[in-house]
Amino acid sequence: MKKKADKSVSDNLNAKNTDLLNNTAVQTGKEFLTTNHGVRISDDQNSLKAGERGPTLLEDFHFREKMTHFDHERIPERIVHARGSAAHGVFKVYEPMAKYTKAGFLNDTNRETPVFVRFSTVGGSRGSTDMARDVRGFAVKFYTEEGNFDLVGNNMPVFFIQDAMKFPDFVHAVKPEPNNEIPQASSAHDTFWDFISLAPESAHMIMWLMSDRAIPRSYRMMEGFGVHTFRFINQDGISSFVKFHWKPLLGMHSVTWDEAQNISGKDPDFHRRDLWEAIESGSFPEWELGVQIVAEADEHKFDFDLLDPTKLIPEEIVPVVKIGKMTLNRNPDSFFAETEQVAFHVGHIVPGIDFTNDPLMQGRLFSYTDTQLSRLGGPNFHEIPINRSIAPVNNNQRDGMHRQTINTGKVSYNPNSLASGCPFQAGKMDGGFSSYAEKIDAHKIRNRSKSFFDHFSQATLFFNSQTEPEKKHIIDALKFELGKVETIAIRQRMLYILQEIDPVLAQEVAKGLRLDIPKNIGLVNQLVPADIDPKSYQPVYPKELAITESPSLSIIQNMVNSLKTIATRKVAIIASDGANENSIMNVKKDLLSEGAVVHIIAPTDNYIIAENEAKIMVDKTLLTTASVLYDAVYVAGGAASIATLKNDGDAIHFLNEAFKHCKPIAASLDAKEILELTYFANKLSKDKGIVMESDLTVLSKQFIMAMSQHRFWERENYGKIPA
Ligand code: HDE
Repeated sequence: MKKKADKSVSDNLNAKNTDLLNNTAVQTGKEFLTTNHGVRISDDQNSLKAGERGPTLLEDFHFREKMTHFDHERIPERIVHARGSAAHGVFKVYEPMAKYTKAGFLNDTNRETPVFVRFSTVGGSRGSTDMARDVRGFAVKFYTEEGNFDLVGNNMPVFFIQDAMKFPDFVHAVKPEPNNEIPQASSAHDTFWDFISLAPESAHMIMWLMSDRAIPRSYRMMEGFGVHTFRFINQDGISSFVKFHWKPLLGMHSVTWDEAQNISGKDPDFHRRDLWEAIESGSFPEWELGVQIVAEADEHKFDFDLLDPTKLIPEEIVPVVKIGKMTLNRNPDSFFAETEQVAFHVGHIVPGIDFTNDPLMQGRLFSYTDTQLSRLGGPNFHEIPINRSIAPVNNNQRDGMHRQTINTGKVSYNPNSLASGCPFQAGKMDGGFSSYAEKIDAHKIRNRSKSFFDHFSQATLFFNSQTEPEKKHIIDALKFELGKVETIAIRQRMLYILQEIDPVLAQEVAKGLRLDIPKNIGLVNQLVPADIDPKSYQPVYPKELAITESPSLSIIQNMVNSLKTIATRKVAIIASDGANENSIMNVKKDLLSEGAVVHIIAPTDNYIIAENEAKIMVDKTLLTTASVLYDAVYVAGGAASIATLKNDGDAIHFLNEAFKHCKPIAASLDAKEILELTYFANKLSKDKGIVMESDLTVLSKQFIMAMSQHRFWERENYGKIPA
């Protein structure tokens, strides 16, 4: 990971203020205000009036132009994934992948392919919180030399539904209810669970949505998945099936649900800010691109159908091979021009990659262009700078709303002789795209394959693969979500579905809801056609390879193998006037050298005066920030500072909350008195996540070790913790 010099928030602010004071920004030669047509404006403060106290004149072209433009500043937000943030970066492949694909960007190890990546939530509006319990979009546009390839994925490897026909229904159900537009960015309401309880194909995805994967700590710390099975096509036209994965180099982390809800109030831009600040400070987020490749001949060797988007291929059966790395290294200059106007499309593929018949993917191939027509106002959205291919674009498409290209000549058709036949169709040797010639000989039907009807095995696999704290989080999430559902029959139907996934899971949720699990729910079963036995799909995959647990599905089990780094984790150092300077600065230095981000937080702003009279700059106050915005907290020593903090309810609350959310807490030994005022005072010597030391070098070492473990989930068993 590349690093610029570490800068605190106060350093950044000071630099900006100096720039403004020196007035450097306006010495650029672009200082005159003009209309959109280049006329210099002499007065931008007043509209043109008939006399000092008279009415505004229609003639005021400057006013009308300015106001008309303003009136049209918003474009329709995305119908789903409206809330998002993006960044530029590069992708480089490790080894040529020629055996499987002829895609240029996956073969040339010297090529740095530019990318633009947009992360998003799904359900909320453009201004909604980043911390909703939701799927995260993970859309990557590769600007390859052979044209744009968009990998429009999510941070979960499966989806709610199997057929695109159901997407409008699903989205109507999860969005705020249409009569009162409540609730914003939340699935915890009747219409969502009504639909889910009647659509058992969603069972697997619901397990993911109720898990900690749905409340990531950062976009930089989540996995990404292409979801559908794609095809790789090599130079000889041989096809292999492929699933795409993104593996974050920082490992996976999530927050607690209580924390997520708090962050939604304290900083609804939490993920957006996190991504922006990491890139600004030079801590560039990185992911490895992984692939699971399945030979064409092995298509039917699994106990599920590769075309079913509610199924994943367990990594323990087909390993994920890491084939390249993506680094995000530049923030956009304009949120609107880039993040808002970027148009992704599953159908943007390049030679070497192709589609499968996954019925969800097939439907997406229609939807993404269609939606841009109204969102971006016409068929020329590919000309918007962020959407332009770096490969030359030549065709006979012309005109339309917002056309920017000025085509020359009179020929806009093919075949032609007047332009010497240009532009020509590209043959195979010229890199022309040709679709994989899959053999299809079938009846036209409206139905699903029998192989799509086992809705529960992988939901069970997911639940079984979680550690105890993660299982508890899923149970709690279901109790929360269903607890918000007002219609009792919906809650009951869900209990019935949960029972199919795991009886203990269903019982625990039922206990929380104080409901009995119903024995039989007619409506659900009607969705599985009477002549279909869900268990009838006979895989040819060797039985001994069938698995009941897949550790790669658990965030905690993944951590065991991931990098033990604290790079970019945010640490709060709490101190006040009279603090011991070494106790702040030595620990800060040690944390910074591990790549952590450190904020000094005090009861008052700007600076504190240490016990040796040194002036120490403050980044945030106990009023302007909160423990939920940090990964760990350290209380500095110094008698006067300790005396002040002991009487500061916000400081004690900060610690209580950090403890409740299972975060590492450290204190200089003399600051123990403050920790003794918290409700976890009786845990100080027993809790593995609490470090108290007088030797600051030892303290830093132990604190860094504790932080590398992320959270101390055993605290959740201590009973209800106030905060
Ligand atoms: Fe999307 N989806 N989707 N989706 N999707 C959109 O396209 C759609 C699906 C995903 O940052 C829309 O430009 C249908 C799966 C992402 O701009 C729309 C179906 C996956 C983004 C659309 C799906 C995704 C979108 C809304 C079922 C994961 C945000 C605005 C057949 C593999 C991209 C837009 C960005 C956005 C349709 C299902 C991922 C309406 C019809 C499965 C990451 O076209």
